[in-house]
Amino acid sequence: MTFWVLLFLVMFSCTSALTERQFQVSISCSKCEVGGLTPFTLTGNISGNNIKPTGYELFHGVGYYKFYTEGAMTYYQALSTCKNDGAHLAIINSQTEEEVLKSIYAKNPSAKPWAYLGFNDIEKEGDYVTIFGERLCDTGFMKWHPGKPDNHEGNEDCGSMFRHGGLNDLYCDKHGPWPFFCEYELPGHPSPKIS
Ligand SMILES: [Ca+2]
Ligand SMILES: [Ca+2]
Ligand SMILES: [Ca+2]
Repeated sequence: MTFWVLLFLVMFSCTSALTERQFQVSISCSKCEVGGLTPFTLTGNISGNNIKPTGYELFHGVGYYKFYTEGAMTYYQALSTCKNDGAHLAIINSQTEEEVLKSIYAKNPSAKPWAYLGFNDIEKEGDYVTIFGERLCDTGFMKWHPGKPDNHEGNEDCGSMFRHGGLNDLYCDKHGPWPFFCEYELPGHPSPKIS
């Protein structure tokens, strides 16, 4: 019996993605000669890095994030920017994820102190839901900054976080631009569709 393993790298350009992907391919080949016949068996597996939008930073076990420090004039512009990246306006689902966003914020000290996140109470005052329609209390993280939400000037319906942590309600289309976080889900955690 002859057995050998081939390892090689395949560079593959994917037409639906802007980035080139690198795969590692492991192929096992075996054959044996029986009665003048040579059955041939080829098995293999392929693994590759995940496609992620350009400029997103990976935090293992949490997600990919991009911080738009220059901001957007409105919440809706922030939403569409993330969506155009193939991502979504970030939603904090754990204390760990909040720590990640705070760590990114800390690296950008000149950014304004509030950044949009993917939740709001646009439909009904005080009824906070994510951009996917999930109740904020079901996301796994609903730690408001002390004194928030305050619906300042009766006009704050869009979600945000403080630089040093904690959620805040913020204007959707006033006093901008406001920074914002986009999130790209890890493999196995596909982003829900925005209805
Ligand atoms: Ca998240
Ligand atoms: Ca409000
Ligand atoms: Ca507020």
